[in-house]
Amino acid sequence: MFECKKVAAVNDISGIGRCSMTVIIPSLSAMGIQVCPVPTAVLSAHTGFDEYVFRDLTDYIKPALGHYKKIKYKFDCIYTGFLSSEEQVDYCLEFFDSFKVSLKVCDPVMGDGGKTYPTYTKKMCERMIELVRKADVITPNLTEAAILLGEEYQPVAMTSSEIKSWLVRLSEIGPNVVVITSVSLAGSGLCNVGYDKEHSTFWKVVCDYVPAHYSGCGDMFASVLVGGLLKGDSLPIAINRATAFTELAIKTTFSYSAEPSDGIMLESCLNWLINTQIFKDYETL
Ligand code: PXL
Repeated sequence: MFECKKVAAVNDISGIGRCSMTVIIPSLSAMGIQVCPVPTAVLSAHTGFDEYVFRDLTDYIKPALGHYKKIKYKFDCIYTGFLSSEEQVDYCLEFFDSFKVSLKVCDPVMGDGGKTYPTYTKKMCERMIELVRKADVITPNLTEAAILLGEEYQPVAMTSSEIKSWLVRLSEIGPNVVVITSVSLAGSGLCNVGYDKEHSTFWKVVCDYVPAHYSGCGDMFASVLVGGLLKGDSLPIAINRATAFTELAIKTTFSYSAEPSDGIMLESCLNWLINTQIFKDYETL
């Protein structure tokens, strides 16, 4: 019998603004992967809005995890993202520990553009490193990578050797695969870069700069990367696929002059994920 891969997605659900679960579920579903949502919080809108209703679901996660353990459910991947309390770090660790054969992916969602998101406390950011330590794959943006390394976020182009050293240092915390998004690289421009510790390989996929910022891009990138890896893509091809789709969705959104806080217009692009053969468009870093 055909069984599709199953991903436990530990992330929030935001009613408006297309991010987290409302991006993860359609993206992975389009790739033929089942998403099992483990909501960390329910929000009326993402935290980029001036106002939002926020319901923390910390007390839901532990019994939900208990249920999945009791019935010995098999997840192919545990993929963590936006957390809404410090305690949720403990439950994510317990998820990682309980499903030993699953691919453990941590998108260490904490901030963007040099700033942390308003619901993230200093302590939550400090504790994120515990999840990174146990993950197989991490997908920070440049802001999150800086927080994890205790570095200053600087909105200036980095050299290849600087970003390679960040990738290696992050992998030394634990994960075998590190992908950093939204890196401005001297001589290349905007790119997503990756490192595979086991094979000592560095990769980069260059993307076009679009002068707008939409919520949910990081969630979209990480979801498609996870989907690609679960379907057998090599790391550079998964980065290539995730970059190409995110770039397509960003350019589509920009072309409609859409309101940035409404997030990325993925509905009109999802067929690309279902049908497209990816061009092998990566380079070594
Ligand atoms: O895309 C990251 C994210 C996820 N969830 C919520 C957010 C954000 C970024 O703003 O506010 C609730």
